[in-house]
Amino acid sequence: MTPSPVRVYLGLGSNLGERATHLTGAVQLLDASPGLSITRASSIYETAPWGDEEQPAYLNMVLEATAELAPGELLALSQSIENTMGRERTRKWAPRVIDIDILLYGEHIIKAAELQVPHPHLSARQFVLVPLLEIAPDLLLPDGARVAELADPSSRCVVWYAAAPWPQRHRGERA
Ligand code: A4P
Ligand code: MG
Repeated sequence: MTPSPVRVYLGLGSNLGERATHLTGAVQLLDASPGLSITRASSIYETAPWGDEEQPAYLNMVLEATAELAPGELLALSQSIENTMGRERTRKWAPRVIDIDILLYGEHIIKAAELQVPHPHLSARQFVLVPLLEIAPDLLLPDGARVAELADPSSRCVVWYAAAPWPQRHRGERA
């Protein structure tokens, strides 16, 4: 049975190689996947590494999408695209060509070993909150916190940004 459409938010990050090419490639692969339609994409932000600071700067962005996939199916899809794009898993928070995190799955709270939603540390990561603020300024997290109150657009974490290299658009509004 196909799940009812759910609004989801995905966080993308890359800090190895042609970082912007990896992000845009992931956007295309996600949007081309059955059961997933991207509805909004943030700009791309260059951000200082969080957690393990001895690694190259990241490019980060956030996507809004409509998913007709169960949470486990969305995780499997994200991981298969990471693998297709050459992601190597060495250690936690290691540099990576592409990371696709499930930030939010509707208003669901999931606490399984292999999937935690909202994504852990979401509320503390300006490299996620600032792009999220750009595409969903009124968004409430499942605990009631407002993204607009958590995000700090002047955060020193965000050191550069460029407009997304594709038109902002919504499904159903295409010419
Ligand atoms: N997993 C659990 N919940 C989720 C979720 N909501 N979305 C599990 C995706 N995966 C989830 O992830 C490890 C396991 O987390 C997966 O097998 C999945 O079952 P991983 O991608 O293999 O490893 P990881 O990314 O190194 O670990 P983790 O804990 O996901 O790290 P994060 O949270 O992704 O952080 N600094 C900046 N500036 N920008 C970044 O993008 N990213 C990280 C990685 C650290 N510092 C960063 C950035
Ligand atoms: Mg990850």
